[in-house]
Amino acid sequence: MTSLLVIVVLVLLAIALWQLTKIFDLTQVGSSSDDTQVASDNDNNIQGYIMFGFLAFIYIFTIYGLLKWGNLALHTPASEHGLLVDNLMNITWVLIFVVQFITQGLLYWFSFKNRGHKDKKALFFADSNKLEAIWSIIPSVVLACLILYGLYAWNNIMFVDKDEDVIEIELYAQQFKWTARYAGNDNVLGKANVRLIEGINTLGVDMSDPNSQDDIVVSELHIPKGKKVHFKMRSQDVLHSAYMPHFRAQMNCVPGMVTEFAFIPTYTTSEYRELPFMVEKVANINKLRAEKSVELVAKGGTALDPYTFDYLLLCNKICGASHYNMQMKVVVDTPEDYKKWLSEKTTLAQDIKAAAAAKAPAEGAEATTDSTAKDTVKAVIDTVKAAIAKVAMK
Ligand SMILES: [Cu+2]
Repeated sequence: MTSLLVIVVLVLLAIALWQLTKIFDLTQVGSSSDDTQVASDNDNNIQGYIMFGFLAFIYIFTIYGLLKWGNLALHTPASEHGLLVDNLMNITWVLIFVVQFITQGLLYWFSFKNRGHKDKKALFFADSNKLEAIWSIIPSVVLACLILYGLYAWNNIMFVDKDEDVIEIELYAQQFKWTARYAGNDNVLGKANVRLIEGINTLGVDMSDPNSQDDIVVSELHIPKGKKVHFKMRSQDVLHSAYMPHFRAQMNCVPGMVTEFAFIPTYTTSEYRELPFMVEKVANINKLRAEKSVELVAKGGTALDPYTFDYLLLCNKICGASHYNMQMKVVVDTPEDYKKWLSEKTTLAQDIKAAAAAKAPAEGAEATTDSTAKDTVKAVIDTVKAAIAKVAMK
């Protein structure tokens, strides 16, 4: 609200200033000898230098931005293909940077060099085949190379060999949470359909499918280091996007279809926490949190918890009001820890059975409570009736 008011005030000030200059201009009518409205050589010189000033601003701000905020970009990738993605990204950035540096400079230099001058006449220049060829062929070749390299990277990343030993995991998106389903010992995910959602079977897993019997449903994702994990994504309601920035992985989750993505994690969570850049980043975040905590405590609030790094699965499509909070913790374990963690989990079939067993006695108990309540009401009514009869007899 405050910023809106500030903007309104600035706009009004600008309008006031504009009106004032108009009044000033009106007062000057007739007093100046040069009111031809045609730019003089002096005007052209000034405009030329101002343009150079703007060019300097673009260059300086770009370099300043890179130095100041460059460290906010994602650092070391935590997946095998991440190096390829980063490489592609870096090549693209360098190309854009170099080309923009040169072309902006040339643009402003030529504008300045050929600025208006009393004795200069514009040169009529129809075309130059040589120039046309240069500025068509060079960008075409560069772009073609970039696209070919991009296609090579894409095919490399998206290709999953059918015979490869991969871990099958389903990522299920819904407003506003993620759930993961492991394929179990058979490594085949059972069929699922939203129409089959019932009770604790929130993913609509088809329990009549033999492949579903050993499926495991969890709310925290664990994956082993050095093993290819093949994710199959589904969505219950709207478009979501499974985004795991540290692994350079992103794939849309589309209602009514299964999308997929596979990668090999290369750092366990604890290894990634130990990387020097991460140690520095976490220390910086905690320093800011400590400062904020002092402020909060002074106002009577509670201090902030210190931050520890965790990989995250985020939603990267604006899918509704709580979209910003749609995330799941991802833990990369050593293969041994992963096996141990998974072996401690119960299967969905067991969970459903346990829930049904828990429900049966509860229903019985409900019936008992019900009859006890009825008895109590009856006793109260009887007492009241007896009291009324007593009063009546008196
Ligand atoms: Cu979402």
